[in-house]
Amino acid sequence: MEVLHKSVLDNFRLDAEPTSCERYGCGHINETYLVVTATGHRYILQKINNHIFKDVPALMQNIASVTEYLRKSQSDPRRVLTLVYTTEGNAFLHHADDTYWRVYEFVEDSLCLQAPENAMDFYQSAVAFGTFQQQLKDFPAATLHETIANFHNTPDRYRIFHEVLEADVMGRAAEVRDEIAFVLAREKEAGTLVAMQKAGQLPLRVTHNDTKLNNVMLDAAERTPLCVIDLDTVMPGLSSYDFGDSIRFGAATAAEDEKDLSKVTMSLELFRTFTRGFLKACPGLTEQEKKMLPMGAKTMTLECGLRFLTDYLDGDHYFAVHREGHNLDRCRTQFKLVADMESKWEEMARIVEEEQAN
Ligand code: ADP
Ligand code: GN1
Ligand code: MG
Repeated sequence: MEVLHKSVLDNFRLDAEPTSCERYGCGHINETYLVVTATGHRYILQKINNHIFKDVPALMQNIASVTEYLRKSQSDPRRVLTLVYTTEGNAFLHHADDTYWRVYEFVEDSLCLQAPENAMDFYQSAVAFGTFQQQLKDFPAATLHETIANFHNTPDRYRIFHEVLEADVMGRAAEVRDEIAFVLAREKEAGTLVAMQKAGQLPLRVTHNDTKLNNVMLDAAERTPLCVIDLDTVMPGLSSYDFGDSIRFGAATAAEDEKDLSKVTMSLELFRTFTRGFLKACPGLTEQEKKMLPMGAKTMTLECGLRFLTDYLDGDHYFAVHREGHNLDRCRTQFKLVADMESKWEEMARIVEEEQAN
């Protein structure tokens, strides 16, 4: 175990001496480690990305208050993400080298999937995220900090894209003309949800905002939801963001960074499956919210592709990359998905109508 990790872990209330600490998981944002102690107890240690999350105390206050709130209606500890506090009673450690760390109980006997193995897994993730939103419907949203300003403000993402494109610091713009044209052609429509929210046509809710399948823990035996993890972006948002980001990631027929675009489509069957679970778990959605679910899927996918493209042009500072052109590969899968959704638009709308009637 690295000396740094040992010195960090010494500050947390673990059940015994840590014996190993290894990199873990497939997140793009935080550095995640699996820690095992002398008794075999497992924890998740995370170095919080404080370049992206500028106000770590505010972020951790959000997570502490949301998890405490959820725990009130839950007796099974595996059903809520559980923070392990420092010996001083804090939810995180600000280490001497100016890094920020937190520890969670490892959710045992669970599955965290990169892709659904069958439609039922995806249905259960819909139930997990729908339930999460439903459980937080009376949470005092005004007490939450905005951990990343304008996180799903798609027009603002375009504003940043234009700035980065103009600067073209890596000289990469010339090789991505097609991708640039793709986003520019959709700029106007991409502002639809934000405009509707501003006009009072869509309500602000407490949402997760990063509803990838690998942010849900399923019970390994039952394959039913245990809890939702990665609460860094829990903030007021739109229901269609949570719905849409799940479709973007989980209804895709290939990985987010697949190079062979012929493998990348949006499965209508999985779209229907997720819609069914989400509507069931989150029954309070307004008519207008339900109608805008397909737009949520398209907007979140386009926005995510735009963010990957922006990061590629900017020199890959935001998302963790593991190979040359990684962000560009990711951007291309997202745009392929958007194009596929456009070709399936009427069917997506029909599926939402049919599923709400059921
Ligand atoms: P990131 O923001 O980088 O995506 P996450 O909080 O999602 O970080 O963690 C990355 C991965 O670590 C998750 O996808 C999951 O596989 C694993 N993980 C995180 N927290 C836990 C936990 N409490 N129990 C088990 N696995 C976890
Ligand atoms: C990041 O943290 P992670 O890996 O679950 C990102 C999401 C993107 C996603 C794309 C805080 O999610 O917004 O949709 O990558 N999270 C943040 O895979 O930016
Ligand atoms: Mg994650």
